[in-house]
Amino acid sequence: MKITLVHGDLTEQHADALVNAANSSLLGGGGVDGAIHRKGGPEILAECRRLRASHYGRGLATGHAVATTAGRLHARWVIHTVGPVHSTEEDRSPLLASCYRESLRVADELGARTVAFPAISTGVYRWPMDDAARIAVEAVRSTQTAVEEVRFVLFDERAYAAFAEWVGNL
Ligand code: AR6
Repeated sequence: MKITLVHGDLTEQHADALVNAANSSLLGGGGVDGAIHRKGGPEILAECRRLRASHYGRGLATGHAVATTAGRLHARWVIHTVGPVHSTEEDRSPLLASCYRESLRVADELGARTVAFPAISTGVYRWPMDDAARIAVEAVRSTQTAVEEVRFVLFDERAYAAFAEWVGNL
């Protein structure tokens, strides 16, 4: 599996699956989540509502992942995962690593070969970028998967630089 880095907008990417930094409700929010639902159209939310009405009555737990259609995005699927809110009192890094591993597990179930990720938890959930980049790259590198390309799509220079450093160092 190769890791690639892109400076840009996740919702403009062409890939088999795009990963959404969602919240447990699966019903939308700000950041990447808001952009995915805006550009992807109402089909994604409709499928999220069906998931809530069936297997995910209590929502999606932190560190887990589930797929829906990608609506009008240039992808076949959106894989929704819920990152942890950063805490200075508790080490939640296993949950952040789990988001990447579980997303790749779901991608394997779907047969996705190219998967684009945002920097999960580094926005509204306040995870420090450098640490989040290390966890993301380590998690992806240590996961057995049939996915051929993992693309990290970084919204700004700082995020790109942090990921580039860890991709080079690990
Ligand atoms: N493409 C790529 N990266 C983006 C984009 C984009 N279009 N938009 C923002 N980012 P966030 P979280 C970057 O807040 O921290 C939502 O309300 C952003 O700069 O989207 O996991 C959900 O509903 C940051 O580096 O996700 C949840 O409630 C990174 O993506 C909550 O936010 C993640 O920022 C999840 O918070």
